[in-house]
Amino acid sequence: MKKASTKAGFFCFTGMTELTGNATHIAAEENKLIIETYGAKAEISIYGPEIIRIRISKRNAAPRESFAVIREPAALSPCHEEADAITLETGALTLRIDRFPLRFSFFNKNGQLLGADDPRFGTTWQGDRVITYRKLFPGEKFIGLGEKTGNLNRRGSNYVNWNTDAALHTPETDPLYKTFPFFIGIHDGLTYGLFFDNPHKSYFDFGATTDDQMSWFGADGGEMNYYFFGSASVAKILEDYTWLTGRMEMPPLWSLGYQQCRWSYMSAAEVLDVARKLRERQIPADVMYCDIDYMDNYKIFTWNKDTFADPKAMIDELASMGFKLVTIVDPGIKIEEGYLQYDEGIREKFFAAYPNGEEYVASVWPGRCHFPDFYREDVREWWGRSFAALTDPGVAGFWNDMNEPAAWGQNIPWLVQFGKFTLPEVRNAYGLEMSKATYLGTRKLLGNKRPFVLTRAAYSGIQRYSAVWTGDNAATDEHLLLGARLVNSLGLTGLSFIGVDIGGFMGDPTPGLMVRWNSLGPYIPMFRNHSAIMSKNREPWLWGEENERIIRKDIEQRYRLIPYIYACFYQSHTTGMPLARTLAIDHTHLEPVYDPRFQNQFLFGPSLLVAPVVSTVEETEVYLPPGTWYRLSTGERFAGDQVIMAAAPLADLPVFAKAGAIIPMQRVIQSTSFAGDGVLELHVWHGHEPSEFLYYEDDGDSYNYLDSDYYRRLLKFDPESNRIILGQAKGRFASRYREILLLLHGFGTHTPTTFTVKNDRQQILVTITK
Ligand code: MIG
Repeated sequence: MKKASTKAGFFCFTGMTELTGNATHIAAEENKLIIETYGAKAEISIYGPEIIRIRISKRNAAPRESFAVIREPAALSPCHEEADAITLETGALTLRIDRFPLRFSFFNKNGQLLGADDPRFGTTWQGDRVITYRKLFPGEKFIGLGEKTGNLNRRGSNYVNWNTDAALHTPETDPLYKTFPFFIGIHDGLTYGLFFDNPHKSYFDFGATTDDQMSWFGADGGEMNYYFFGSASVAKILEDYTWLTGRMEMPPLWSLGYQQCRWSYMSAAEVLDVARKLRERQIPADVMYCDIDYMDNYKIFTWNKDTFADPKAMIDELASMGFKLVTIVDPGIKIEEGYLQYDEGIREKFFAAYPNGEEYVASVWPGRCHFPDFYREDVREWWGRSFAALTDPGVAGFWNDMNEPAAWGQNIPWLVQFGKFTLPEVRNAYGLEMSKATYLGTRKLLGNKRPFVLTRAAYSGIQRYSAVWTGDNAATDEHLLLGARLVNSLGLTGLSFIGVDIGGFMGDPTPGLMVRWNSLGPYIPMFRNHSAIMSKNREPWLWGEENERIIRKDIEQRYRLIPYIYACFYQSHTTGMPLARTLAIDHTHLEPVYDPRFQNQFLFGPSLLVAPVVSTVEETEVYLPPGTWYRLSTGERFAGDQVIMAAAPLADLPVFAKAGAIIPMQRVIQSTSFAGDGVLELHVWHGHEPSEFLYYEDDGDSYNYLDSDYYRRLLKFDPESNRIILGQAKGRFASRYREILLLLHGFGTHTPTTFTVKNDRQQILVTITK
């Protein structure tokens, strides 16, 4: 189709606001539909039947490379031209493009309107600011945007994306450290997603203005560039979004264990002492951390020669106890001649600079610093190679901090150049580009081993390279609840491996809060205890004997669940489904899910419902979605679709297994690197609907799984035949479990509750006789 419109368009001026105006010319070029208005140009492309991209720029602006998107558009769908509109059918969606003026509306196959421009305004510019005004549906809910404070349902709130070192943030602060300009709209039993791929400072208003007809989003600069997702469920929208922006790799198994951190363990002796105490006290743990004080004067890629005189010896000793070491890196490179990274960076011009070529300088921990220009591939490669100073002695994980980027109290001047850009255009992607450099570099250095990368700042797509944590929270009950919401919301943006500082980073928790937060720990995808300098140490034995016992039991619960957790991460790897799932994923259209009393609840994997509770109460209301639920600790059965009052003593966080749940567990081990007893426990909770779970296992630390070196089998429960079916194992990997112990819950008093079967690769049918 190549047709010029005859109707004259005009550029609308309304005061200082430029509206997009009428479509004057429409043509299909390769896989794009190009629409011109007087002052702007729109390009429509199709990425899949349920993914449509709209890009509107001021005329002739060159397209930007995306930091997030890893896919190319498909062929353009058939267009149908009417007098005032063009429609484009993808098979699953219909995009209606009104021409006078230019407006976009998205419909599903049944002709239901999913989302549309506000018919009055559509896309507009005010100077360089670009905003799209959208129709707000009565009762429309919004979820997403990742690391944002506030309610699960973001209706009535507005947000800014501008990656910030939010050191003293509260449960209201915005912005925090990360940018994910992706949200999901919910109305009339329908769902849609919208990803605004623009790294400039951006704004989202979910009906927060008094005008109740519009929601809007936009940015300080760049183009209107969004992907509309029209799938009929949140889960499928997440699958589509992570198809577009990538999915996580399998994490190293050890990183799923308990992680002990502190700002800072000040010497090798202290690191080893804490590790030894964990073993002596039989508190399972896999990871020790070194925060900034391991370095020589905070110079990245160095070790303090006095306090960490022999890093290899320390790491070997840790390894002999079953521990891995993670060390922190910041972007700021100290200005000091004779310091390798400084000399190389200056020589090669690897640092961000002013337009006159002078390197930008700011103060951080090392004093005056320069900042690597991670937007350049040669800089990323150099940064990646530099990790040899850490990988040579045996560091296994790399913690990227301060990469908003942070500098003491300073706004980075806007004219500082990063790659082909200036700061305001790409600040939000600095953490992503640093993490990418860290990941690619350490992956190369570690050969076939999986690096563990952790980052504070991020942009969409970060899941391809790194785990994240939510930064400097505080030791309060409000932060415990906020942390659950942040994790759940980050799960709606393609991330799964997410942590919060257990116990709270700033301030001192009461013993009760420390215990409560640790009881949530098993159900936080990354389980890390961390705390700030000057605050009380947080190691599990510092809270009294009885509390230590409870914390140990909670950490043991984490280790028991690792087979389940690992298999759930496989799901994140293959479909983008997060490990911690807000109830809004499975129960999108049920009102109580968004009730502030229940909005912190989540499903951990497909079948465990977790209700976070503050430390100051001993019982709590829990919303159980439809179905039947079993309290994990007592086996008590509850009908769903109701609110129950659940006992919540500090020693027993309310956690419920869904009827039909199939949960693989193992016996407690002190580290994932220790051989267990070879028994896989398979817990099944009776239900009246057929259920299944995809079991997955691999060597836990190499990339061989990408070449079928895994052990995967579909586990099913069929209530009609009362059978448990362990499907035939796929892949080359031999399971670490010799036998499977079936443990049946809720199957009635007369049935035996356990069976043992040999874990070979053949299909196994177990019929449960009454
Ligand atoms: O200016 O490295 O969020 O986890 O312990 C503070 C010291 C710098 C901030 C991180 C925190 C870390 C701390 N860092």
